[in-house]
Amino acid sequence: MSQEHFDALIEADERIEPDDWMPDDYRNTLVRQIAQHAHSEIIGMQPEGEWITRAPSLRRKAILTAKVQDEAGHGLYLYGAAESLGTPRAELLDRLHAKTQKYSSIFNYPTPEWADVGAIGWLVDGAAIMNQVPLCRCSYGPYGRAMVRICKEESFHQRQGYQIMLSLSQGTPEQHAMAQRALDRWWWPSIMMFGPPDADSPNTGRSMAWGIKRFTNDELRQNFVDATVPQAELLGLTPPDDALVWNAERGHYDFGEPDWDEFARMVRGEGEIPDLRIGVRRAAHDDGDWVRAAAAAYADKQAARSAA
Ligand code: BYC
Repeated sequence: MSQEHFDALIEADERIEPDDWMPDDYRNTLVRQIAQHAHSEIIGMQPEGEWITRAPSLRRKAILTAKVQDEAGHGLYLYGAAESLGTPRAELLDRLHAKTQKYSSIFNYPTPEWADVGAIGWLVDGAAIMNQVPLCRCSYGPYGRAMVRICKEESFHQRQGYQIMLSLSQGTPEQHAMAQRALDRWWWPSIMMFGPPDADSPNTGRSMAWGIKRFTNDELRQNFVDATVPQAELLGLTPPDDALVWNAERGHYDFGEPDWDEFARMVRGEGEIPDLRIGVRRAAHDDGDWVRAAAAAYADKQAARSAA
């Protein structure tokens, strides 16, 4: 196994597997992206999790509980994919807790109203699907395969979010107004979730050449806007962007410029919400100490029994 073999696999659009030789930069980029992705799934449980006890019916509570549990599962598959590159999950969690690794900017926004749960499912899971379907073809086998199941579940999440938005937008005038407020809050953060503009994205070029990313940040952002605007129209809701208009010549929607300074602040984790998110995560981790210790003691006992 050598650089030559690795290059040939990438050239032939074949998969790299954990035991294959790979350049350090390829490995490091994957650990960085997969860890950030895993952390996003785990931290992303919080904004919606806050609504489980307050969801408006038993049915909504059950659906939301299942959705939030799915996100935990996604985190586990992804930590597993990162571990296959030689970085243990415990180490990645330490880096998350120490704020030396990132999670998605999107989870640094609050969820003050029930409609925010609908908007997250519709827009945030919708953006995630747009980004993650191409990742199913990622050149690194374990990441691509994890994405297949994740995308199936995300598509259920997106539909449940859209269904909440549909009931609210067709409900009373107050409910319709609440749905519009949630769209106003989540539209721009979702657009920014795709990452910086291509011109300011240091990793895209190399990740595309390696077959990790299949589309650039701006291409995915455009696809998301094109797919989502007609969905907003069906809801009778208006995205908060005066520059949003169909451009027949391009065959795409034109849209305004996001607030990239706000994006940078969210990525840096400035403000109260990032502290809250990491505080809740650390407390959950500490509370789970005894479970990890008990599981390890049980595994040791079983191993000793089978050795005897
Ligand atoms: N937030 O060169 P770039 C979910 C960073 S969760 C924070 O374009 P890259 C869900 C970027 O890391 C699914 N940081 O980077 C869960 C880099 O900094 P570092 C979340 C961001 O990697 C619960 C720098 O900016 N999805 O669906 O080529 C409930 C330069 O960027 C962000 C994923 O994680 C951001 N938004 O491209 C509901 C998808 N954007 O690392 C839903 C997997 C950029 O060099 N990740 N940065 O210090 C990816 O596809 C890529 O990593 C990105 C960025 C497109 C996000």
